[in-house]
Amino acid sequence: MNNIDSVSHATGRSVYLDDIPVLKNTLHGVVFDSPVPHAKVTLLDVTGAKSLPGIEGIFTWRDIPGINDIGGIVPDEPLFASDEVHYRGQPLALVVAADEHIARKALELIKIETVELEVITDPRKAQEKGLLLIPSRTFSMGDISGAWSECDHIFEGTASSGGQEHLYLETQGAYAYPSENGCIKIHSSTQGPTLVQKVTARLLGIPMNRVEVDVTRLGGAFGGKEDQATAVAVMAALAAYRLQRPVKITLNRNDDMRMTGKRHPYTSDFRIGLTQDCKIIAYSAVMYQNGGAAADLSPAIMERTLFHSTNAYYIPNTEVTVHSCRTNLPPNTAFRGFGAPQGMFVIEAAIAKAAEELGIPAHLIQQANLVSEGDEFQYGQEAENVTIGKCWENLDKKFNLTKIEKEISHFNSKDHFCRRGMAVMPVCFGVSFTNTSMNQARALVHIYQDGSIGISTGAIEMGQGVNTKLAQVAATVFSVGIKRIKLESTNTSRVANTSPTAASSGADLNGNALLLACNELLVRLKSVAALMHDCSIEDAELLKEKVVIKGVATDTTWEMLVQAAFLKRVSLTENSHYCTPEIFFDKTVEKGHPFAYHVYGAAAVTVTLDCLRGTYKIDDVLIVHDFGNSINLVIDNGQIEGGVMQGIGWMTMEEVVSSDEGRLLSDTLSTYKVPDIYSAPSRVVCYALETSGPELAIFRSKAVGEPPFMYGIGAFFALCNAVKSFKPEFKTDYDAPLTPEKVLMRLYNH
Ligand code: LUZ
Ligand code: MOS
Repeated sequence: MNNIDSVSHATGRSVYLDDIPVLKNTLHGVVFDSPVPHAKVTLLDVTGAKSLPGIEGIFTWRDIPGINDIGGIVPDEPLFASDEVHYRGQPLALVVAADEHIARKALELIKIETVELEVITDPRKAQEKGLLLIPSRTFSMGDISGAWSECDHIFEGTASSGGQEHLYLETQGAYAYPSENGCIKIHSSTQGPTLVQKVTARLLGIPMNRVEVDVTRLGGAFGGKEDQATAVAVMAALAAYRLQRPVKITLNRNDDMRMTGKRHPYTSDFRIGLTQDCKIIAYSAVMYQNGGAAADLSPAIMERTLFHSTNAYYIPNTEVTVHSCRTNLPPNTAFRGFGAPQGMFVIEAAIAKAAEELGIPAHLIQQANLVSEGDEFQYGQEAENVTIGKCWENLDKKFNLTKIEKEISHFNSKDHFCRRGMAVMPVCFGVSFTNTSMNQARALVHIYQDGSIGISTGAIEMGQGVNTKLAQVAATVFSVGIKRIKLESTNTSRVANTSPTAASSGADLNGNALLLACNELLVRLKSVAALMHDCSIEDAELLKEKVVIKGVATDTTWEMLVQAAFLKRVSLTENSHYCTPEIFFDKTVEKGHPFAYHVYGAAAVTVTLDCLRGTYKIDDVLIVHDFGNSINLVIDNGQIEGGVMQGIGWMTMEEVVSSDEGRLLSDTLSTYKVPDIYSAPSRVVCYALETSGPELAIFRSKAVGEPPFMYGIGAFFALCNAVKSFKPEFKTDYDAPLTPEKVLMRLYNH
């Protein structure tokens, strides 16, 4: 079963936002954004710009009929800044013209005067000054203060990880146009159509039923369009509403990179305590999340950092605090992993530090502390169906880690200027939105008279293949060919109140909703089949497009059955609702059962480092991953490969650099390096662990979007090991990304 979009993607016929044919009189918008990082705005004069021929309108906060706020969790973010700006790139106005070039000319005629205020970009400084986006939170378990005295070894250190540009191929964009009775329709490149609908309604001061949001597919998102697609969509809607004309906005790459938020950089202090036999019995950390100028999704991301701060390890005594720090940078946002990679990097650094000090390989400590069945996570949930031990064992069995280590040390003893290194990265990732109420979905299924099937859900297809998985669900229930099924666009008028497609849970939530609807329709069709064949409903089934009675195929085809149902006036439409059972979380004590299940896996990463130049090659990424009972290994392996690559990029080469004055220096693809085919590992091999899979996963096929990202963390520690082999006295500083430039400095400057 390949991706149902393969052919249209390969032939260029897939429809993205920019492929939608525009209506007559469509206007184009460009954003005027703050040239300074933090200031009082004393003057914003658009009159000169407005008088430029071809300019149809310029909109600022004054033109907003409703509430000037786009905050998803905390109401702290205006669509257009009014009297104060908080980051370079913050929108101040939208210029609308017949074409983009005229609109861009007008940007230069907008006059702005400001009085600059103190600029803070360092999260630790922000925390010192009490600049927090939300109150800090702590997760703890056991008796941390008592535990330190039980430890034979205690190590401390600091670990920092950088930001990351999403670099979705399709930049942020939206196309909005008025329809009758004061309604507005928006095509948006968003992961969260309901959020766009809700914020548009709030900002325009109209009810949600007047706003229709429609999404066919996105050209990538990675979390960057969970929250931050909203601003662009709402701007287009505002202009379309005020002018009563169609308005389109597509950010160009530079504007997108400059104005939108990225993965949160974190800097953390850790302390880890072990017994003589390498058991970690105490771990504490204080983490500073660089949130940028508004909360955006930072509170939820902070939460996932806390949930995953001990990764795949059972540590009986822990205490982890995260400060969400307010800085004068664009608000940072969701990015694949959603705070988990940042949290996991710190515990991995702590383990690497302990290994370095004890003079043993880190994987000995890692393996000795893997979570096992029945262990309690620090958030109160008991570990069930734990497969991390099996993943690790199988990794060793399939690839022989000892042999790899031997080969590497042999290689390292021979070559003068090349060094190899290996690291293992286990992963444990909880599946469900950490905010319990978001774990719900709906599906609307029509079976048409000719036997074809139309499916609407809240899921957004962003290249991850969710539509293919949903088509498989319906095809399996009805036992019909996949060609009979069409996935409709995601539309707020057909499926309402949707959660964003995020948290790796798009296929689980929407697939389970779809499953309920299909099963309901199946019962109806079976009862029609029973009537036609004069038997009881239990004797009727559908198999390969045929009605089968008591195990014997009849001449009644799927099409005939659907026809018969229609003529008997049986409803061929079903709408269903699914919400994940069993999950809850109590924030007052920070305990509960937040996740439907966990995804487990382990990867061994090997690298070869050129110690003359500081350049390196990622050789192998060897993985054993628990997919559960995968319904589509082709798609799932695609997620593994993409996730690994993106994780390696974050850890080794993608460096978001801002000046102290809050100017993004890596704002183009010539200054921001993303992995390309040349930096791909020589081999990515992924074995699927054979398991039956959890009941709450769709058809027991586990969520797969985010977990493999974190395998990339192994590349960082493999590189550290290669550096150490060349320079044994080297004390690792856990400062990611470990770019070739940084490697070179660590090889010779220390
Ligand atoms: N988005 C969200 C997410 O709103 N809540 C989550 O828990 C989450 N987890 C991963 C990725 N996106
Ligand atoms: Mo996400 S980081 O939008 O699952």
